[in-house]
Amino acid sequence: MSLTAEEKAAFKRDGVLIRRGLATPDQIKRAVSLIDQSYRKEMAPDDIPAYSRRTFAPELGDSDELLALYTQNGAADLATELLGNTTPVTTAQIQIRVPESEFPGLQPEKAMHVDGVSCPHLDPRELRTFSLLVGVVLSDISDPRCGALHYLPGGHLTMARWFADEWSLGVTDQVPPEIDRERGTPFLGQPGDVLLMHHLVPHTVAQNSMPFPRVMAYFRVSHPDHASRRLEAIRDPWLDYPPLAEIPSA
Ligand SMILES: O=C(O)CCC(=O)C(=O)O
Ligand SMILES: [Fe+2]
Repeated sequence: MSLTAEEKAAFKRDGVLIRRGLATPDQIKRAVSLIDQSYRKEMAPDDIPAYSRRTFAPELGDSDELLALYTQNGAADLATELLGNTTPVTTAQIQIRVPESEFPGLQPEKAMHVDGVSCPHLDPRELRTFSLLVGVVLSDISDPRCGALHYLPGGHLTMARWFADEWSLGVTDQVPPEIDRERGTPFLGQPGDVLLMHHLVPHTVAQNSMPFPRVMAYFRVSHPDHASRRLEAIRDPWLDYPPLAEIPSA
């Protein structure tokens, strides 16, 4: 289960690590069934824009079935191997890309961003950062047109340099122009696949042009010292990752 030297070196280079089939079929079934019910019964089309900014099915965020996707299958152990120590994760975020054909215009493409910095809907001076994003695939994402997450491998290093050298608190640009122009690599997968992504890796999602919802559960994991040194941590990409300090990049 533990990370190989190659995986650690690749994570330093790309900011991303993918473990296929980490969540068990039973865990996926329980989570998907709850999310499905909520999507069908609780969600009004008017909710979609706000849910897309925060979470779908907010009533499920702290449920055992959702949290198990992170705590009960080794994902939390991998996060701890990368960060050395972590604060407990108490909520899941559910992100659904709804079929554009069914809900036209309600879910535009998201601009390239890193979470929690210069959010368009928040005070630009407020940082809501963390150390590591863990994403669990809950629907078939074999076609990038279904609203797959697109990420920029290696972008964590560019972002850290930009935050250190050019950006300052209160700036409303989410990323530098050369990153804004990028399309990124689609994260494709099957239910149970898990993505571990450095918090500074820029990413985007497009509209879902397939006829079924694209469903991901996300967990935001922090090194225990992150909250007291957010600015330093976005300028030094390895501050929150003591076990990786001495690992050479691949
Ligand atoms: O829908 C996704 O996969 C990710 C959305 C996103 O980037 C976010 O909510 O910050
Ligand atoms: Fe994001």
